[in-house]
Amino acid sequence: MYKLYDLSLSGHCHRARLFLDLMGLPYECVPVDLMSGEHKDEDYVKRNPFAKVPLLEDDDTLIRESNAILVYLALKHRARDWYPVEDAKTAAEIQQWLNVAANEVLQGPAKAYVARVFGGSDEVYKEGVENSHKLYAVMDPLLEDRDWLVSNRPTLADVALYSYISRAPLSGVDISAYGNIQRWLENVEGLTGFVAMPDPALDAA
Ligand SMILES: N[C@@H](CCC(=O)N[C@@H](CS)C(=O)NCC(=O)O)C(=O)O
Repeated sequence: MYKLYDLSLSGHCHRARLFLDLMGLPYECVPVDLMSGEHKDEDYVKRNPFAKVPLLEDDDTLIRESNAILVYLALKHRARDWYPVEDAKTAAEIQQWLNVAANEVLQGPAKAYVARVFGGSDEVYKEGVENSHKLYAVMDPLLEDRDWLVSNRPTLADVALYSYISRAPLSGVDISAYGNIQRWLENVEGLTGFVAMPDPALDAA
């Protein structure tokens, strides 16, 4: 069975859990206590020299980086609908969004969420909010008349973008002006197997 080294309130970890759940794949969550520095312990660093979660363990295969975990699972389970690798254009479009998840989402929605939930300076929070609006202003028109980011069905792109963006309201980022993004979030939430990110007020793990 897969082992996912995990922090429940992390959007990067939720990204991996969400896809495992959407795929209906059994896995064991191994909580890593970042507050006590468990991710810097010798044992953990041997598994992931970058000392970050999530990390997926599949017998003796270790996959770090949340987007790489999505790609690994999709390819291993031949989930061509989630990641149609034979179709160069669609696969490249998905890759574009994975890069947006690793860049614009990190600098915007993720930064605002982490500053709000885990504590960050006002300056960092403000930067996260500003960058979120920059991203949403580009993303919202791209979702006009579309249910999904790429093609006409959910793909890895939707999974990679969902977690931190879904936490915008909780992070104090007003998304009421972005109707297409709100509709798209609901589409992801309607998928069979969907699991929401935990509420920080209820789950302090
Ligand atoms: N690019 C990585 C980012 C993962 C990441 O930043 N994880 C955070 C938790 S959300 C972490 O482990 N931080 C520990 C640290 O930076 O010391 C991914 O996509 O998996």
